[in-house]
This record gives sequence, structure tokens and C-alpha cells, in this order.
Amino acid sequence: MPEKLVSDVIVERLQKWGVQRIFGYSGDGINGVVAALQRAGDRPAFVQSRHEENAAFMAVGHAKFTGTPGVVLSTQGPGAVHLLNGLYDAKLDHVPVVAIVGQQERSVLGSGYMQEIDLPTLFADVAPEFTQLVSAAEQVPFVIDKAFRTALATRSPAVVIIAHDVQKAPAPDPAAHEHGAIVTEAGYRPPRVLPADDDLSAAAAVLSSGRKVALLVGQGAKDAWPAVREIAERLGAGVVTSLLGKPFVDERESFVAGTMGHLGTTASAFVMGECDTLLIVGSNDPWTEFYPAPGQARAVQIDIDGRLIGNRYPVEVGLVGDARETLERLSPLLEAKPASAVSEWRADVERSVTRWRAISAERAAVEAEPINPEAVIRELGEQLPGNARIALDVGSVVYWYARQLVLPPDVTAHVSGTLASMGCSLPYGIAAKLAQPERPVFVLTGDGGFQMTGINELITLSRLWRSWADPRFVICILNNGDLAEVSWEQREMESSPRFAASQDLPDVPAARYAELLGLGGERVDDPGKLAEAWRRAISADRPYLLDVVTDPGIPLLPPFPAGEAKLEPMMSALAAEGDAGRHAADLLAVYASHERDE
Ligand SMILES: Cc1ncc(C[n+]2csc(CCOP(=O)(O)OP(=O)(O)O)c2C)c(N)n1
Repeated sequence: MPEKLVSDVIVERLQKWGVQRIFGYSGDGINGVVAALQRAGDRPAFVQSRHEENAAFMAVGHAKFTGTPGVVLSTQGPGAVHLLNGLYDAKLDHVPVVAIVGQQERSVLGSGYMQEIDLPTLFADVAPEFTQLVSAAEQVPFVIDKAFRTALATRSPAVVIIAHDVQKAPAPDPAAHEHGAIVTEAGYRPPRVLPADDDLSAAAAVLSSGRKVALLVGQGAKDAWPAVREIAERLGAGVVTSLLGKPFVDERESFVAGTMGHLGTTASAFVMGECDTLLIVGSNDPWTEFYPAPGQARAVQIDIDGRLIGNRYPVEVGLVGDARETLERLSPLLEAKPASAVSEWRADVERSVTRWRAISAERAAVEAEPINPEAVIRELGEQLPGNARIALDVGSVVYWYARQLVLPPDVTAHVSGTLASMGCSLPYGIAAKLAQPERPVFVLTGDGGFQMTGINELITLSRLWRSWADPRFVICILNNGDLAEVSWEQREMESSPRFAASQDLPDVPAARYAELLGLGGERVDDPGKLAEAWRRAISADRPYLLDVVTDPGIPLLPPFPAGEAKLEPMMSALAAEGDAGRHAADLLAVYASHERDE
């Protein structure tokens, strides 16, 4: 065997890019690279998932929690197909991920060989910025460099496909200084992106003339909270967040109205519904019906990606720039207003926030059968350690996260926000923990999400945790026996009664399964024992699973006024459910009364 192979060059390049771990699953199509990883002695470390989709979610979770590219590896054919969902998650939520994927030998490509899939075509939509088949040894290392640079520069997935025989070929000689040879270097420094002065002035003029200003803050503002707060103070504005922006504002402030949209707060609906001026900062939130009506508000938008300007709302001044620096430059340009000019709006905003806080407290206190999921998440908020990391699944838990969890300033939370794929939470949580094992991780999921991928990745967790400095890793399942979010969507959008065949979930003894794997766990079905159970989970000496039996009848009612029109279809669907729907209908009436009470 020659001293060095193409695969060794690939691994050296990953080291140069500072990659510490690769999430993945082996297979003959990628075994050349796997062998090189072995030769490199765990640099980077290989983290084996139970399924390539979960490995891809881990890479996305890594990127979301650390801000550095996540790397995932898979074999050709079925392994490659399994990656897609995770890679789409990276694409839609704009995070850098590099996938290294095997392919059959060059000699058989095109013949319909075993596990042969046209991989450049397969990945063309998910990774349009960079998908490249390596079919010559000389393409390495520049293809690896380009993949990382593209993933970072475009905040998106990049895919490197490597034919199996190329992986095993001798490492190419260093490229000569001649036509047809490419020499590259690893490294990427993000640019400083700032709008032109004239555009900042134009934006300041729009914002200064507003009397009822709303700020919509997204994940692009992740290090911009002081600048957001200052602008909000100067403009007397109310602050609303996208789902992805929620962790990056301080929801304890009286003018922060919380998450917008169907799953959002009543205060956010008020602020967006009543504002006359909107400043969107690093957000591409898709809930367009919860924005101000087009024409209602003059709008300014700041985004690092010019393609997203005006993408959700007609924007008068679009500023392409880094959120924090752009806000810092905008702030001194705003006209100082007499306090009286904005105080009325500010007071209205604060009243809506106070009212919302009362509603969310009331809702968590609503009696349920047996446990109210809102109370589960609220109680976590009472006990959440200040350095926690939260990995959230897709399902009704996202509503309770948005509405009940006030995050301490240093706690971040991530979810598959735009693809909204179930099954992301356990993989995200594992990636978060591997990146920072000293921080406690909380995985919040429904029973559907848990049964989809969580149950498998619990096995991964059970083999990883013993090496962690801090073993705290809590999985909380809101176990309602239902695909509840969709049951409520069926009622709301189709006015159709819950369909047991598609919505019922099997009852899985998840806590006992966790114990079988050497983890801690308990089932909680008494609301009086909830706080104590959280305490046990948070102080356990190993990962701990809380299987909390919750009420599927707790309604997913969108905030009023938009939500009011949804009551009728929901109620008529529940009526068609007969006895089974009565309890949920009663709860829905209570929830509607919260929205109506002033
Ligand atoms: C991969 C995937 N499949 C289907 C959906 C549609 N979907 C959204 S939420 C949901 C139900 C989630 O059920 P569960 O995890 O039990 O949480 P619940 O809503 O019951 O709290 C479904 C099926 C999705 N978002 N992702």
C-alpha cells in the first residue's frame, strides 16, 4: 500500500479545518475514508449514530449550537438517501454543514450498479451551492476546501461525493504550478458586511417617523441583543421574535412580546397587528398572516443575505448587513423623540405583555387529564440551570416552549425551525453535549418525535455518556398518545375530526427502556409529582428520561385576533368526535375565553 492515500489527504484537510468530530455511519462506499479516520487516530473523532438521517441532524445540531460547520459522513446509495432530511434542515435554517459521501467505483458508474444512485442529481436541490463528485485524485484537497468555504460563506450544506476507487488511490503529488492544476489553502474569515451610509439614513428616517414601532428579531440577531434593546428603547418599540430568534432576546423585559406566529404569544399578535412601522432584524419567519397587513406598516429589514430582503413583507428600505453592527450604526441616526410621542404605544405594548404573562400562567394552571403539557415546560423554566442547552423536537412542544419557557440569557435552544422535521431533538442534543459536555442538555419532544428517531439515538446516548465530565442530559417526552399538533391541524384546517388510525400512537414504556440501557428514567402521571421529578432528572448522575403523561386535549389555539376565525372549524370537528371531543372542546372554550378577557 502506498504511504498516503487520497482518503488520508481528506482527513488531513478536515484536521486543517479544525473539525473535531464527524457524525456518520459506515458502508463499503465510504470505507476508504473511514479507514483513513482510523489511521488518523480519532482526529477527528467518529460519532456513530443509529441512522444517517440522525447523523445529519447531529451535524446540523453541531452547527447550530457551535456556529462552526457540522460534518457528516455516509456511504453511497441508501446511506446517501438517508442524509437528505438533515441536509434540508441545514439548508432551510441556513447553517453550514459538510457531507462526505461515498460512491461506487468510477468503472461502473452509469451501469445501474449495486447501490448506484446518481448522487449529484440526488443532492442538487439540497446543496445547490456546492455538490461535487470527486472522480480524480487531484481534486483533493481543493474540493474539501471549497466545500467548507461554500458552507460557511453561504450558510448552507455542501456535499462532497467521492468514488470509492478514488478514496483508495495514492495521494496525488502536490499540484504543480501549471494549467489544469489547483493549489488551495484551508481557512475562511467571514466578511464584515455593512450597508451604505445613505441607506442607513433612509432606514433611520422611516423608523424615526413611526409612532408604533415593532421589531421582529430572528436568529440573525444572535449576538445583537444589546443593540436590539437600545434601538427598542430609543424607538419605544415592542420586540417580537421569530421561533428561531427567541433565544436571542431577553424575554424578561417588559417590552418583549415573545414569539410570533400560529404558535406564538397573544402579545406578539397585538404588537404585529397594531404597529405602523416594522424593523425586521435577521428574520425570515414564514408566518406571513401574522405580520402586519401589507401596507399597514412601513418596513425596514436588516439581513446578512440580500436574497432574503423583502422575502416576507414589502420592505421600503432593505439593509444588507451584519445585524449587530448595522443596528449600532443605525441607532445614533434615529431622531430623538420626545418621550410623549412614543409613550402611549410603549404603554400599550407593555400592557399586552403583562396580559400575555397572565394568560400563560393561567393556561399552565388549567387542570388537565392527567398532566397539562404547558405546566411541564413552565416547571422546567423554574428549574432550568443557567448554562443549559435545549434541543427541541417538532410537535406541540414547540408551542409550549414558545409560550411557557423564559430562557435565561445564556441558554440557547434549537429546533428544526423551517423544515420543521420531527426527530431532530435527540440528535441535536447529543451534538450539543459532545461540543460542550460541561453543560446540561435538555431534550424536549413529543412521543411521536421520540418514537421516530429518539428511541434509536437513546442507544447512542447510552454508549456515550460515561465519558462526559457532566452527565446531565435530560429527555422529557410529552407523552400524549397522539400526534397532537396534527390532530389539531386536522380540526383547524380541514374541520375534520381526529382520525384515530393516523393519529393514535402506541404506548411505549420509554422510561423502562432507558433503564434497560443503563440510563435513569421514570414515568410521571401525577401533576403533583412533576416538580419533584424534574428535580430528580436534573440532579441525576446519568442521562435521565422523564416520560410525562400529558393531555392531548390541551388546544393549539393560535393567538387572537387571527385565531378567532379558527374556533368554528375546530369546534365543529370536536363536536363530530362525540364524547372523545368533549373534553378538548371544553378546554378550547376556556382558552378562547383567555384571549377575549381584557
Ligand atoms: C418528519 C415529519 N413527519 C411529519 C411531520 C408532521 N407533523 C408535525 S407535528 C406532528 C406530530 C408530532 O407528534 P408528537 O411528537 O407526538 O408531538 P405532539 O404534537 O403530539 O405533542 C407531525 C406528524 C413533520 N413535521 N415531520
